Amino acid sequence: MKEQGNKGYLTLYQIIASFPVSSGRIALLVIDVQNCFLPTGTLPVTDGDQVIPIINDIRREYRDLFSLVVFSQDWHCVDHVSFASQHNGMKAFDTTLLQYDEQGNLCNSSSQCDVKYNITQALWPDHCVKNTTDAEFAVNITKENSDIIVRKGYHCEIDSYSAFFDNGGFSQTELGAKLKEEKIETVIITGLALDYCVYYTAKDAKKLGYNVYVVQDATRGVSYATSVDAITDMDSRGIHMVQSSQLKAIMDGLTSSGNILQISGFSWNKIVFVFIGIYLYLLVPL
Ligand code: VGL
Ligand code: ZN
Repeated sequence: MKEQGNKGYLTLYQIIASFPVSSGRIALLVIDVQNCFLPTGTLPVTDGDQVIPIINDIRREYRDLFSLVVFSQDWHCVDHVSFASQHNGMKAFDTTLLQYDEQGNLCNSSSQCDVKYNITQALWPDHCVKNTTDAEFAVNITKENSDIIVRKGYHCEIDSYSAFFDNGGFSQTELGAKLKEEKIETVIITGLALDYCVYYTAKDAKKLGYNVYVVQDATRGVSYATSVDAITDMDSRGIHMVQSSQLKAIMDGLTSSGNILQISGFSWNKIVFVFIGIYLYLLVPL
């Protein structure tokens, strides 16, 4: 009888061990690694080019673990509302207030408008204008045919830092649907810039319920102060701020089957697996 008990215990362990206890499928998001944000671009991010080899290494090392690789691309009209050149008396890096009506149309002084939303807009140098070399992806970032490209910021009258939604939340890109379709649960975020598009993409991913990692050494910020604030805020929201050197252990944890101790984060799959394990343990004659 005692022997049978041991056998039963082993069987329970084996049942649980055979379930894929993981945080599901993983997507790598490469945010705005475009000429415009490199040191020679129109909105240069200091050392922005240094993320390229790091992102390429991540990609090579964990190739089989990414179900999806997504490249976002800042893609602006030549007279985009975020450009300081479009605002009289303003210069790059000033901020201004933009007003929108209920439908997300920009209110301008020349016509009557029911203001519903006030959005603070940082003003930038003209950058990433669509169909220019400046807006192209950095030449040495590794890209493959199966990669998804998500363009953002193409509405002339609203900016879009996040790769999911524009800054007013009026419209969304195809990223959300794509991640859903591919049953992604975890997103690993890299790219430019840490304090704007990486930050806003990570926040939206977290709000949408994804398990979110930002690989800090695979990002660079526009400014030091805003980067520090962004990191503090992401941290407080439960976004994992990690280094690329930690990814091996993280990926092992996310993709291993069986080590129940490696459960991190909530997932209905895990709860269901554990209950099935307990159910089988109690009901299957041993
Ligand atoms: C970005 C400022 C303006 C970014 C895009 O990719 O972080 N920053 N447009
Ligand atoms: Zn932009």
